[in-house]
Formats: sequence, structure tokens, C-alpha cells
Amino acid sequence: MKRAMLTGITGQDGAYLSKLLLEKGYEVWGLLRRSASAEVIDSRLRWLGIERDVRMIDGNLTDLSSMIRAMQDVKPDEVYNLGAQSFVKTSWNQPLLTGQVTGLGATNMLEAVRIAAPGARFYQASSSEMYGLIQEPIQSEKTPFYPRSPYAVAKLYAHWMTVNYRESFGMHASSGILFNHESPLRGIEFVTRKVTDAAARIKLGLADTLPLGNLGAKRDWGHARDYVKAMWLMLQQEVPDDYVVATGVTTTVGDMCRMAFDAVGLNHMDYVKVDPAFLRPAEVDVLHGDATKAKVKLGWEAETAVEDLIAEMVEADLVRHRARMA
Ligand code: NDP
Ligand code: GDR
Repeated sequence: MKRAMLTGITGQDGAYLSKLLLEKGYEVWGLLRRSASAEVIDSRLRWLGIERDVRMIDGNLTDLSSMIRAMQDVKPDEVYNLGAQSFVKTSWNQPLLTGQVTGLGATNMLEAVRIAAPGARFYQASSSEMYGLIQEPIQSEKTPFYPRSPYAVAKLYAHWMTVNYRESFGMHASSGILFNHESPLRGIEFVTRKVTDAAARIKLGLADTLPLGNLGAKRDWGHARDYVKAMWLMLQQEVPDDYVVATGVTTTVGDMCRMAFDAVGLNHMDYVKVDPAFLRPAEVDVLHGDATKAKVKLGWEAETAVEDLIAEMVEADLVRHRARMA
């Protein structure tokens, strides 16, 4: 039985990847950081019905000793580094923490693997945010990077450390440059979930307005359930490499709102209000990915259209709020 070790197991991708790996017969271990609210940590795993099937080990990405101990105890065949301070807007308020967790945390993981689990295959969760100020209208593995937030700078450092450990030590280390991916398990602070949650609450009479920032930003939104398959496929290749994972369709925030409100039979223009509090010090205007390499080499393609993704999220939020009201 293969053994996988995940950081970020309590996050959106950690939950979907755990489910996929369990279905493939893996023993799945997750790094769990100490939290005061222990009863909520497995809520995403519970949503997918797998909270009893994964095993947890104590640790924090900022604490190398805990990572080494985790590697020694678990002896994984595959390591997926999904843990991060992942909210871009917060990274301006907590730039040092973001650097420590999202940037140096990856180096801690690479070191822990090198020292205590040599031979394990390593996945780094890189991000389309690294493209930042757009150099090319459609971004591929060859597009130059220009990060626009402390988060993106930290991710770029982690990305290049992954490349460097691959080249320096011959590690089987791959980096997935994933474009935005969402699901009913997306954190409420991210724009898709904020919008689908608001559409559901407004429909049910629990809210009457939706304050948002930049409605003109464009994102290439896919489904997290599809994207974790690409992560796994990368680690099944003989040769490690870097891959863009995207749908190839880009949509404005405003259009995504229209889709969410359409799903509940309302007009988003009646509820969305621009609030400067949600604007960012520097914006990434357009993300639009070219995942040709992933299609050719991994046989991977996005399976979910953005309209279907948003409709699924709205439906899940309606279910959640109706359950709370009952
Ligand atoms: P989430 O924000 O949902 O999850 C982040 C995870 O990181 C949580 O499990 C969190 O644990 C954990 N974490 C945070 N700080 C630490 C720490 N100090 N030590 C250990 N674990 C920590 O992210 P997603 O699931 O959406 O994304 C997964 C990864 O992919 C992230 O690295 C993200 O930056 C990257 N990414 C995401 C994309 C997306 O569109 N979703 C696109 C491209 C990249 P806790 O529950 O304790 O807070
Ligand atoms: P992003 O996701 O920054 O792309 O990072 P987010 O959903 O936060 O923002 C997407 C775009 O929407 C605009 N926007 C708003 N965003 C939020 N959160 N709240 C608002 O009210 C709002 N109004 C407009 C933003 O300005 C932005 O242009 C996500 C994270 O998952 C990262 O970890 C990951 O690396 C990238 O996707 C790829």
C-alpha cells in the first residue's frame, strides 16, 4: 500500500486530494497544526465523508523539526505540499508570516524530505498568481513571472526552490502551476464562495446586498476535484517537471456573479455593490491558462465548466443555509 503525506489536509485541496488518494488505495497522512478550535478542523473532510479514513500527525510548516519527525514516522512514498497562508489579500497584512509559511515552509518540506524521506516524490502547490503583472495574454510554463503580492513572491520562491532541489539533488520534485480552482469547500473569503454564499443567503432572505472589490478582474476558474487529479498524475511520471493546470477559459468577477445569481433566479446588478475595502494594493488583472503540456504529457483536462462549478457551489450554499434555518 502506498503512503502519502499531505500538508494543508484541512484545506480545500487537501480534502479533495485525500479522497482521491483513498480511492486509489493509499494510506493518507495529514499534517495538522495546533488549533484552538479542534472541532472544526475536519469539517471539509467530513463533508466528503472521509474524516475517519485519514491519519493525522502533529506539525507546522514553520517548524522544521516537526516536519522531519513527521517524515521519519510516516515514511511516505509521496509528499504533497499544499499548506500555505493562501489568501492573497491577507498577505499584505501579514507579509512576514506569509513568507515564513508559504515560502520558507516549502523549503522546510524539501529539507525534511531530503533528510528523512529520501526517495519520496514531492509535489509543490505553485500558483498562477506568480504570473502577476501579465507578460503574455495566455500563460503557459514558458511565460515569465512577475509576482504582484507578498503571497505571489513567497510562492515564486517556493517554486524555484522546488526546481532547485530537483536539479541540485536529483529529487523527484514537481510543481503544479495551478490556476484558481474552487468548489463547495472553498474558503468563504475567496471571491467565488463569497458570491455563491451571498446569492444563497439573499435568495433565502438572510441578506440583501453583496459588497465586492474589483469586478473587472479576470480569472480562469476550474473545479478543485478535477485539479487534484493533475497533482497525482504529476507524481506518477517517470521524470519530474512543472505543469500549468487550467481550463483555458477566463471570466470576469462580474460575469461570475451573474452566473451565481442566475442560479437562484435573481439579477446580480440589484445586489452587488462596489466597496473599496475589498480592492487590493496591487491587482492581477487577467489570468488565462494554457494547459496544453498537462494534456499532452499527463493526459489531464479540466472536466467542469465555470457555469457548472458556480451552480454546484450555489446549490451547496443553499443546502447549508436551509439546514441552519431548519
Ligand atoms: P486553503 O487555504 O483551503 O488551505 C490551506 C491549508 O494550509 C490549510 O490546511 C491550513 O491549515 C494549512 N496551513 C496554513 N498555515 C500552516 C502552517 N503554518 N503549517 C501547516 N499548515 C498550514 O488552500 P487551498 O486548499 O485552496 O490551496 C492548497 C494550496 O494550493 C495552497 O498552497 C495554495 O496557496 C495553493 N494554490 C491554490 C489555488 C486555488 O485556487 N485554490 C491555486 C494555486 C495554488 P489550517 O486548517 O490549520 O488553517
Ligand atoms: P485570488 O483569489 O486572489 O485569485 O487567489 P480571490 O478569490 O481572493 O480573488 C480573485 C479576484 O477577485 C477579486 N475580487 C475579490 N476577491 C475577494 N477575495 N473578495 C472580494 O470581495 C473581491 N472582489 C473582487 C480579487 O481582487 C481578485 O482579482 C486565489 C487563491 O486561492 C490563491 O491561493 C491562489 O494561488 C490563486 O487563487 C491562484
